[in-house]
Amino acid sequence: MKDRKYYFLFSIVIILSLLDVKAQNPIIQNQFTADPTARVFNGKVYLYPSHDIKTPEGKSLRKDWFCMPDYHVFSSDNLTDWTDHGVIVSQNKVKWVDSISYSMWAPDCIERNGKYYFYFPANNNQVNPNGRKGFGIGVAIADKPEGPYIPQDDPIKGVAGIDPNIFIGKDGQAYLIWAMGRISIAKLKDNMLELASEPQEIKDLPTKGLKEGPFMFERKGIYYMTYPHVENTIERLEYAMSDNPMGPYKFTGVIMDESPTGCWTNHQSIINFKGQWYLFYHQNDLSPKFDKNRSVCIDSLFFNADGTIQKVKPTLRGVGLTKATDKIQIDRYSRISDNGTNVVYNDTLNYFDGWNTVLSGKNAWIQYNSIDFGIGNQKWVEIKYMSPKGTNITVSQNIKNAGKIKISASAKWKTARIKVSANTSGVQNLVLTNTGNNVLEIDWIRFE
Ligand code: FUB
Repeated sequence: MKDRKYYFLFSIVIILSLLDVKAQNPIIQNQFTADPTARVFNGKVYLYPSHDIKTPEGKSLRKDWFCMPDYHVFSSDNLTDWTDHGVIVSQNKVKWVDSISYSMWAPDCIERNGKYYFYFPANNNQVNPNGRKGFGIGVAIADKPEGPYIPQDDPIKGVAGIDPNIFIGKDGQAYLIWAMGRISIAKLKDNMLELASEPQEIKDLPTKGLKEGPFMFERKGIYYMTYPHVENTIERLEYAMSDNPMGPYKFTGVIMDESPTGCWTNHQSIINFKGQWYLFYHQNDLSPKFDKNRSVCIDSLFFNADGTIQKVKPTLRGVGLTKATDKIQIDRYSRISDNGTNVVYNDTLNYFDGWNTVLSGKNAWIQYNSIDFGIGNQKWVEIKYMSPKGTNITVSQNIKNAGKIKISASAKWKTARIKVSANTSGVQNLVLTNTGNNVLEIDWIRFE
C-alpha cells in the first residue's frame, strides 16, 4: 500500500491528447543563426539565416558588435530535422564586399523561373554608386535552393542599405524592400538584378524609433509589411496592412513583444507550410550574456477572422513532432509547474551543450507536447539523469495504465534503461511529475 502510494507520488504522467503539429527552440543548436528568412521551395522549408560568430582574436574588430562572415542554408521537410547544406556565400568570395568586414547581415532568397536569387547586404570595399562606402546589397544566383550560388560582381545600383526582402506579386512584378533606419521599396526588373523604379520610403509606418528587417507576404489579397521596430528600448516585431505592395499601409499591431532575455534585435519571416502559418524569429538563448550571438526559433502563427495577426508568445517547445525513439529534450518544455521545476545550462562555459531539467520539489512537473509514439509498443525507457539519493518513479502513458521505473542513486550523470509496462501510440503529450522529496535532474528521455 505504502509502495503504491509511493509510486503514485512519484508519477510520470503522459497526458493523452492529439495536438497541432508543433521543433524545439532554438532550432539550430551547434552554431549561431540569426535573421531567419524561411521560404518554401519544392515542398520543403529552406532557411536562409545570417551567421553570427564569436569575434576572432587578433583582428581589429569591435568585440561588442555583430561578427558575420558568411551564410549557410538549411532545409527541413518536417520543421524538426534540419539539414545544414554548408556555406553558400562568404565575405572573401564576393568581389565587391570588404572581405574583412564581417558584415554579412540579414539575407533573403526567392525563386524566379527556375533560378534562385539570394540577396545579401554587406560592406562595400569601394565607394558605391551612391557615393558612399557603406552597406550595399548583392545578389548570388543558383539553380537549386541549396546552391551552388554564383555572386554577381557588383551590388545592386541605386541601393544603399541592409536587410533585403524580395516580394513577387501575383502579376509577376518583383519588389526589393530594404532598410536603413527606415524602410524603402522599389520595383525590380525581370532580371531581378536592377531597379525598375526609384526607391520610395514607406512613410506610413511609425516614424519614431529604428525600423529594419522588412518581410512582406500576401494572404487573401492583404499585403502584410512586417518589421522589427524600436518603439521603446529594444526591438519588437510589428506589422502594417495594405491592399497594394507599394502602400499606403496602415500600422496594425505587434506580432511579438520585446525579448524577455533582452536580446536587442529581433528579425522575422512568415510562411505557410502544409496549411499552418509559422513565425521564424531569433533570440539569444545560446548566448545569454552577449545578444549579438543569436539563434533562430519557430512558433506557430494564427490570424483573426478580419486578417489581423494574433500576437505570438515565444516558446521553448517550438513546432514539429519529436519521435518517442529520439532523445526528448524535455527542458524545451511546453509548460512547467509554478514551483520546483527549473531549467539550467549543462555547461555555462559551453552553452551549445544545452540544458537539463531539475525537478527539485514535491509535485514539480514538466510537460512536453507532441511526441510521436508511432504504432507504439515501446517497452523500455532510457533516461539520462542524476539523483544523489536515488528514487522510484512511475512512468505512465495514461493515468490508469502506469508503468514503473526505479531510479538508483547516482551523484553523477547516468543513463539507465528501464523496462516500462505502459504502452501508447500516436502523438501524445508527456507530463513528468515528481511528487516525492528527492531531487531528480533529467537531461533527456527516450522510449524504445
Ligand atoms: O544581423 C545584423 C542586423 O541585426 C540585421 O541586419 C538586423 O535586421 C538585425 O537583426
